[in-house]
Amino acid sequence: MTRSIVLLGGPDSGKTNYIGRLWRALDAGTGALHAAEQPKDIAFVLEITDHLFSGTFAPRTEHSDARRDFEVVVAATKNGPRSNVVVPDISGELWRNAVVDSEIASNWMDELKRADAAVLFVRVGSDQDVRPLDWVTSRKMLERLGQEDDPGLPTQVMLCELIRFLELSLVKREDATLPRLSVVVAAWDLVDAEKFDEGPELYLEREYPLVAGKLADLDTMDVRIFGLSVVGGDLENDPEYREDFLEAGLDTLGWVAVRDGNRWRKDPDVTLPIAWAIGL
Ligand SMILES: Nc1nc2c(ncn2[C@@H]2O[C@H](COP(=O)(O)OP(=O)(O)OP(=O)(O)O)[C@@H](O)[C@H]2O)c(=O)[nH]1
Ligand SMILES: [Mg+2]
Repeated sequence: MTRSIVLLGGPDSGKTNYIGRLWRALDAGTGALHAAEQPKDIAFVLEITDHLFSGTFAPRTEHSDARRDFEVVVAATKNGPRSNVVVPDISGELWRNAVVDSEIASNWMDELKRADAAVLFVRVGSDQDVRPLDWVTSRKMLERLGQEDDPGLPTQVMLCELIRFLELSLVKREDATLPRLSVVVAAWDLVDAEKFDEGPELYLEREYPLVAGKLADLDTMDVRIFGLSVVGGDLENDPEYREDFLEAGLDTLGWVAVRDGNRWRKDPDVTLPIAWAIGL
């Protein structure tokens, strides 16, 4: 069975680095999902993992880059049902432009229409994050979308529009349940212990109230929110962590923050946002 899962989010939101880390986890087979077959063309994914292995994050995706798809057959158990997961790595700039122009290029629209699951990325601490004056202003901007090209499109307006694209395009799952949306708050290693304990849901409510409201109101998709750290720490600004990371190796670090009753805990299985989204 072929199904595709779309990975989307604005510029600098952590999509590309996640794909690299995800591949290592699928290949190692230590998480909820494993790669059931060797994928055909993963040159670009290996480039990402090369960066991570050397202790640096992979660079942002050029928006002129040809579309790159990471296509992999996954399964939860050795002889269990398989799903072909197609994860396109599209630059956030292109998603952003799609919102500004109120138009998605037809080839990704096709991709969205084939998908019954999506993973939406938001990132802590990005300098690409555009803050509105207040959320009334954002709402007005949301109403005006498509009427002008506004370079200062607030991040939360863009995210609301991306969610709307998903609502319009994702298809019902084969078992007739709602399409699933994993919301991933990336670079979750950057928040302090208190914020960690409060969880990524509360973080969204505070930082992007419009998005949190929209997610809470959705009756067209099932939503779950995760925190993510691709390598478990900040390779860029924390030289000590980088040393530890280089010593420990890529495959033992990185985690997903998941809700466990009323607390949040780190789970080393970075496949979880995908596993939940495809319903395995
Ligand atoms: N601390 C920390 N920083 C991260 C993590 N993931 C990503 N980053 C930072 O986020 C930046 C952007 O990550 P990318 O994976 O390139 O983001 P992207 O969504 O692919 O960006 P575009 O290609 O522009 O759409 C990286 O260069 C890192 O600085 C993480 O888990 N922890
Ligand atoms: Mg990228």
